[in-house]
Amino acid sequence: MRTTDSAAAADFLALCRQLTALGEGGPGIEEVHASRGVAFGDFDNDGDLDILIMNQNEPPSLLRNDVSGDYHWLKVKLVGTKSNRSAIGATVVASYGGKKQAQAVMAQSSYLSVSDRRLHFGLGAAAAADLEIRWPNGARETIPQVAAGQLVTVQEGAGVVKRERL
Ligand SMILES: [Ca+2]
Ligand SMILES: [Ca+2]
Repeated sequence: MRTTDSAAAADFLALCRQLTALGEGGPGIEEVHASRGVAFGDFDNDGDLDILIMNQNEPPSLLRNDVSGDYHWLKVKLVGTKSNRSAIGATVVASYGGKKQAQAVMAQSSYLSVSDRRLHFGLGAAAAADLEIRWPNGARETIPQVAAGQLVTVQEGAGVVKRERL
């Protein structure tokens, strides 16, 4: 993968080499392509993020995440009712273990790419998170102590309407 940000590329390559040295990188992570876009998402629904890279004049590269570990994650899917149904423009702030992490639902993420609209929060050792949702129309909603290891669907104004173990 090539990027126009040389510092970010150097960091990414260093991470790739560390993963390869640990036997966790796989052969695809160090392949060189002329790439234009990237999308992040859990294509195989196993709870971790995978990466799809759009290459120039070549098929895309799918980097499947097979790293295992004991850390927790939480996925959040938003469904707008008063706001747009895809909840594009909404932000979710997850608070856990004294930390905060914010993510937004976006219509696109990179050149000719769109990431999974199910927001993915890595929670580390925390087994639950408090969620604050800021809907595109300005409304706010809080959902305390959402357990890790699941995909929750939150409908605007109705809270969690579905819980799925992946
Ligand atoms: Ca995955
Ligand atoms: Ca995986």
